[in-house]
Amino acid sequence: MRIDIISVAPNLLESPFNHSIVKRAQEKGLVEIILHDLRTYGLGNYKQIDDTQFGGGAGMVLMIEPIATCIKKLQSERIYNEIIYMTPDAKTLNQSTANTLSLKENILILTGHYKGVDQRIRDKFITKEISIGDYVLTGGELAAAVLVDAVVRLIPGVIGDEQSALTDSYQDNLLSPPVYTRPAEFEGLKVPEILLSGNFPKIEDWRNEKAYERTQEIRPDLLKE
Ligand code: 6GU
Repeated sequence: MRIDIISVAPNLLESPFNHSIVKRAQEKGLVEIILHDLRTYGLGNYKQIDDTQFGGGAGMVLMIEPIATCIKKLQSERIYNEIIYMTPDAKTLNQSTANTLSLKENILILTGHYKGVDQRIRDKFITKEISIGDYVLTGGELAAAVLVDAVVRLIPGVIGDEQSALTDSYQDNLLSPPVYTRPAEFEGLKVPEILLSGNFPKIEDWRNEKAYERTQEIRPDLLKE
């Protein structure tokens, strides 16, 4: 998979992609992540990328030309399965979206800043808009890092233990059951007996039950989906 990201602050994205699992995925050749600095495509000597909004109002808007130039250049090199705009005024990212995206070949992500991008960019180029939750960040970069992390770990071969990605919280709209490791007792706090029993079908039942209980208590909305 190839992921291109257009950003006004590409530096913000370097660290999240240069550590741990996402880094290893790149080293193994399972994903290629390429950052594009929007400023490079800015207009004039000052490399202008934003301007005040028509109709008045506070905040700058990212202009159409630099973004269009960058997207068109990338599109001339390959076909993108999705061109995603990260914005708080969109549907919230969930596991199902991450699963779907993990099967794509080429994804282009545009991250907004300030008041966002000229609406015509969204109308003309964007195929999918994604928010990561009901709060506002200063820019879409951290949101893009979240999206890429959620997607990359699902690419086959990225996580050693394939089973692990499948039994995650949310994979079937259930939160994860509690987990324990040694010691079996700490200051009187005991690990549930069943987990020490070696009876794996029973353990599986127990985990499902706990996952359901936890979901019912914390995120009952997931059970209605
Ligand atoms: Cl994608 N961008 C920004 N700026 N804020 C957000 C977001 C995205 N998702 C949640 N809040």
